[in-house]
Amino acid sequence: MKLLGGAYSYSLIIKLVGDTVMWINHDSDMHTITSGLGPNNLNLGKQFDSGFLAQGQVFKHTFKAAGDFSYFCVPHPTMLRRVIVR
Ligand SMILES: [Cu+2]
Repeated sequence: MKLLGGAYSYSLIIKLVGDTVMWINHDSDMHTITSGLGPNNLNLGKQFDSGFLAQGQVFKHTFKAAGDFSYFCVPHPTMLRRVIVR
């Protein structure tokens, strides 16, 4: 998945257990791929957290269990998206 112009390219990703999702930051701003619903969510980053990605940096996460995984960008929490794993 790409990050373009400060927004994630896809609002929803659907994958199978064992699949890997790859995010690439194509934006000049720093972004993160952080699991959870936002900065005040207790589950922040528990499932996965890319840390800050500069332009051109890649983050990959393999989903080993089925579920509904929300993620957001720490400096831009309105960038809130989901991965559904079946
Ligand atoms: Cu961001």
